[in-house]
Amino acid sequence: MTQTSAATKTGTEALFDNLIGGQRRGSEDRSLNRNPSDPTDVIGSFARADAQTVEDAIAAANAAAPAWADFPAQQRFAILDTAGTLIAERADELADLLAREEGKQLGESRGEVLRASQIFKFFAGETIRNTGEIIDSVRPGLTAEMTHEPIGVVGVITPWNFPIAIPAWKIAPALAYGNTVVFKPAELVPGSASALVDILVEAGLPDGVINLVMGPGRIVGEVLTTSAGVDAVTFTGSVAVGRGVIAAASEHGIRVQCEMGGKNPLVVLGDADLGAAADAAVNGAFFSTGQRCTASSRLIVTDDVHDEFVGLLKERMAGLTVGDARAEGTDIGPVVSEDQLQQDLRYIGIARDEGGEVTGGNLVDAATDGYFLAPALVTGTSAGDTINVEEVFGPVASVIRVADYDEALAVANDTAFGLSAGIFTSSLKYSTHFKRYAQAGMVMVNAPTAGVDYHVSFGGRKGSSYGPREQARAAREFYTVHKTAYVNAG
Ligand code: UN1
Repeated sequence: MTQTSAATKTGTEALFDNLIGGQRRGSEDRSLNRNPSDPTDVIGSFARADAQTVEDAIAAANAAAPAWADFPAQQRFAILDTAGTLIAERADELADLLAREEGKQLGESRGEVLRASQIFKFFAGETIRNTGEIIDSVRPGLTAEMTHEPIGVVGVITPWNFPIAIPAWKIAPALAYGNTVVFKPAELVPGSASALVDILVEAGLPDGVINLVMGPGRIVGEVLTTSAGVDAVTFTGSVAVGRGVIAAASEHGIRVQCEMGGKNPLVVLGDADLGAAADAAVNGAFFSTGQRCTASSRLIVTDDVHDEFVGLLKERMAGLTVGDARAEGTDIGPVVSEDQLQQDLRYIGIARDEGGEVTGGNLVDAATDGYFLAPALVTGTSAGDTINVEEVFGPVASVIRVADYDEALAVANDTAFGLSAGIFTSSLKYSTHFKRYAQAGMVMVNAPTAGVDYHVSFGGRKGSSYGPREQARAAREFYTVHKTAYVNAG
């Protein structure tokens, strides 16, 4: 056991084991996962994989790859569609586990689970919509056929903040386009990962098509990004880890896709519906405890409405209830872990030291020792302050006062990240200009920076993302290889 800090309330923890070629595999080396709303509540223990276990998972995925690549499309469709159905049928149970394990407010957890169901349904459809192109060659008698084939074995490395939806949006397209998977979830959320894998097995995936290997992240990640048996690796997580994934995978000729966070601006102009803007800011900055790479962490507000907007924000913040993720009436659940809480508090301290004025950001008293942090708003900040440069990944947002739209746009783009950027305005001129010139993969007009659809492409620019986009038909670019066939029918 590696986590023994808090007392243990229950002796009935679940056992989450790895899955290799259809066989569950335990380990002497186990780690506990706990409820961040009440760390004395142990959910279970998970088997930590060693390098050999990861190699075995990769071998199993390779063994299963040829048959899965040739699996009849209708049957592949049926398995993914059934997985989507099972996820929806068990939405309450899965949402409860997610909320207990990760601390996401129960209603949001349920939304995430349903999103995962929809993702599987969407990609079930992709199995039978994977069209190619055919064109006459410029040489008489020849035609050229362009098709998409499976790339092979995909390593899927996912974060803790969307324990069901992010694995779904990587695993579903990987499987739909005919690949086999080795899945490494974040160590804080082994229960959600295991539940998802169990459903895929129950839906009828053949042995070895999905394999599960749980932390330690460094060992599993290192094998997945360097093994000759892995063809592609997809990662969502921090910039620091993502850069390592890109370097290792590139060096070993493994196709790589990374999604690494944001410092997303939400611009509010004087002609905006300020009430709607404040609602979107609260949603984008603080819902899911601010633990979203799409979070609205920089609120860029023009001088003419700055004070009124900040007043509306504070009013709304005062009405938010922070508490147990599964309790009735909770708006904001706990921070995911003690480490993350310390990181959030450290950034709040830095913001204060650099001259920001902090509203909220205090620890919240509760019946349990959960990691409860009141949402924090830092006003009076400048674009270059640490709080506006580094991703916090918690319920912390800052306000930057600007003179006008031009300055707002310049500040919005003055970041190493480029995932999502939002603007609130009633002006067609400014919204159209912002849509074109915001340096972000996704632009939101009069809508929160967070919260994305499953059937449209997702991804960022600059330091936020690397490689092709995720979700929707766009996902095919990463999960397949192009084949061009020249055919002379004779
Ligand atoms: C959303 O905003 O709905 O890790 C999804 C994240 C993103 C997903 C955001 N990859 O927060």
